[in-house]
Amino acid sequence: MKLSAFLPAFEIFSARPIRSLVLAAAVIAAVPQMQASLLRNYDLNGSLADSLGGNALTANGGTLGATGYTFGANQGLTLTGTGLANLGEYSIEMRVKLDSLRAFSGSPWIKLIDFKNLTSDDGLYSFDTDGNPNGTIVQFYPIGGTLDSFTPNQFANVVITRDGTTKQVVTYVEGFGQFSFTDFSDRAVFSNNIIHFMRDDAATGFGEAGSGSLDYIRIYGNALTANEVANLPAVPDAASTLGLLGLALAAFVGVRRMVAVRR
Ligand SMILES: [Ca+2]
Ligand SMILES: [Ca+2]
Ligand SMILES: [Ca+2]
Repeated sequence: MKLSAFLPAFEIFSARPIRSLVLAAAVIAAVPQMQASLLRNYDLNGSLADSLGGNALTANGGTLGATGYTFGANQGLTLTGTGLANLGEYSIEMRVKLDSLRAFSGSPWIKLIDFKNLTSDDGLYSFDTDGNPNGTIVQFYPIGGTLDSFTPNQFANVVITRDGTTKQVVTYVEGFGQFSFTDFSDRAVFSNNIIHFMRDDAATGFGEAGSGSLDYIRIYGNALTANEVANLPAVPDAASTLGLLGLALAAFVGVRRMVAVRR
C-alpha cells in the first residue's frame, strides 16, 4: 500500500483524436525513420526473440501466442542485457492490454516497467482508484503522472523516454505526451542492465501486478522526440501491417470501382 504522489482533484474525460485515417501512411512513413535508433524489436508473435538479433526476452510463466504474450500477475517478461550503451538514455515502447485496472491484490497500482531489478517501488505504473477508465493515470511513481484513459481489455501504446544528458523523462500513451520530469535521482536509470515488464517489486511484496497481454515491445537507444513518438506506427507487426495494407488496397480498389461505375 502506498499513497499516490499525484491525486487528481477531479476526473475529466479526454477523447483521443482518431488516428486510423492516417494509419496506413504512418506505417509506411514512420518505420524507416525509426530504424536508426531502434535497438530491440520484440513482436512477440510466437517468439520471444529480438528480430534485430539481440538477446531474447525471458518469460515468467505466461503464455506465448501467435500474436502476443498473455500474462497473469507477475508473469511478465524480463530482458537481461538491454543493449543500451547508456542505461539512462532510451525510449521504450510497449503495446499492452490490462484485464482490469486493479492489481490481483486489489491495489490500484499495476507496475508496467521496473527499472531497479525488482528492488525498488519506483517505476512506471497504471494507477486508478475506482476501476473506471476515466481518470486512469500512467504514472512514474513516486513523481507523478497525468490523466489518460487506460481502458480494461483494450490495447494501449505506452512509451517512456529518458535523455541521459538532461535527465528528462517523458511518458506517453497513444502517442501523446502525458508527463515529464527531470530525473535528478536517476529513478528511471536501469540497474543491473535488466528491464522487467509487467512485474511488481519486492518493495511492495509483488502485490502491484495485474494480468493482461503484451502485443510488442520496442527499445530505442535514444530519447525519441514528442513528434517521433506521435508518429510511431500503431500497428507494427508484419502480419498486421500486411493486413492494413490489404485494407488500404481494398479501399483503393473500391474507389476505382466507384469511379468506374460513374463512367
Ligand atoms: Ca511496487
Ligand atoms: Ca478512474
Ligand atoms: Ca505482436
